[in-house]
Amino acid sequence: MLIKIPKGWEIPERLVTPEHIYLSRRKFLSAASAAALGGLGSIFPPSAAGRNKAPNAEQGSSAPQPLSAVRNTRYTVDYPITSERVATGFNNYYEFTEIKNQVWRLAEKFESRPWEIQIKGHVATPRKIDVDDLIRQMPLEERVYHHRCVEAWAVFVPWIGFPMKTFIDWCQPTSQARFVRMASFLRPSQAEGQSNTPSYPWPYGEGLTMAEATNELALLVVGMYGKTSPNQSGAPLRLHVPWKYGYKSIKAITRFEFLEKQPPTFWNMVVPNEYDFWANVNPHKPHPRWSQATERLAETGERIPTLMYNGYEKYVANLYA
Ligand SMILES: Nc1nc2c(c(=O)[nH]1)N[C@H]1C(S)=C(S)[C@@H](COP(=O)(O)O)O[C@H]1N2
Ligand SMILES: [Mo]
Repeated sequence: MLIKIPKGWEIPERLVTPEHIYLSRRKFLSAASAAALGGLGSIFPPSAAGRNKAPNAEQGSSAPQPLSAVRNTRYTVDYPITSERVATGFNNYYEFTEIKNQVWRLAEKFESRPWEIQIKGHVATPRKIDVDDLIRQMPLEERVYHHRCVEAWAVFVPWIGFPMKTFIDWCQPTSQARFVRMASFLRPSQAEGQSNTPSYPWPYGEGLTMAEATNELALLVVGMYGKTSPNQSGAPLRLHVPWKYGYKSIKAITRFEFLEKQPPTFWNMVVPNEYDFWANVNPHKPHPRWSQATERLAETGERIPTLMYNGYEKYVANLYA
């Protein structure tokens, strides 16, 4: 496949226009469809089809199922847990759309099960496993984490998942492995953002050093709010690394590859000066488009100060000493 990486002058409008201006333009352009959804008064979707539920009720065989896990109280947050309706109604997921309050709707028909995970590269035995077979072998727990997007908005979510370290031990990487690369899916027929932006280097890919991937905070997420994840939140399996900007926390992972060299990553390929490989939350390091000194709670709009490593300094500062 020929991958076309946009040059500086070809960068799409949404990447060079401040988010609020771009979004208000889009809102204007899509006012008719937003009105049809009854969503003009709020950036969040109304309850799905008029029911007072989180916007995830229509996903057929991929619909969220009850899932419970004991909360790990070692990890606490300083703000209230974001409502399920906001955390599953305001999303970044470019495979579907760049319009955050429409992702849930465009992801409804995505088939996130059955789902195969591939493990390859420097491992004792490369293998493939069905995601539910994997989940049955992993110790599930609930962790409330602070999610911080580089666009300077934040949510606090009760994720359900298993430590990435447990999964990596299970993969049996060899001593040659220095990085783990994760890739998402390539399915433009079910993901209109992918078919509308063919010049992007799909599938979405991200990477971590082995030390980062085996840090106690790195969580592979399979559920939230007492259910399996809805499609818009990265079903059936996504990463959450809370000390890094959200773009590192790749959704809908299909592949883990253990490598000697640092892998290329999606947003870094598209706009290298805005999205570095490390992406550690840092209020003192300015970004070309968004000041990182403060962030906005997605639920209330309240502005709060941004903390070094998103408040997780004691767990991760040693990684970068
Ligand atoms: N596959 C994939 N994963 C992705 C993204 C994406 O567009 N595609 N967006 C990232 C960004 S920028 C953020 S902020 C988070 C958003 O996660 P949330 O929608 O659950 O809040 O997902 C990350 N993971
Ligand atoms: Mo993000």
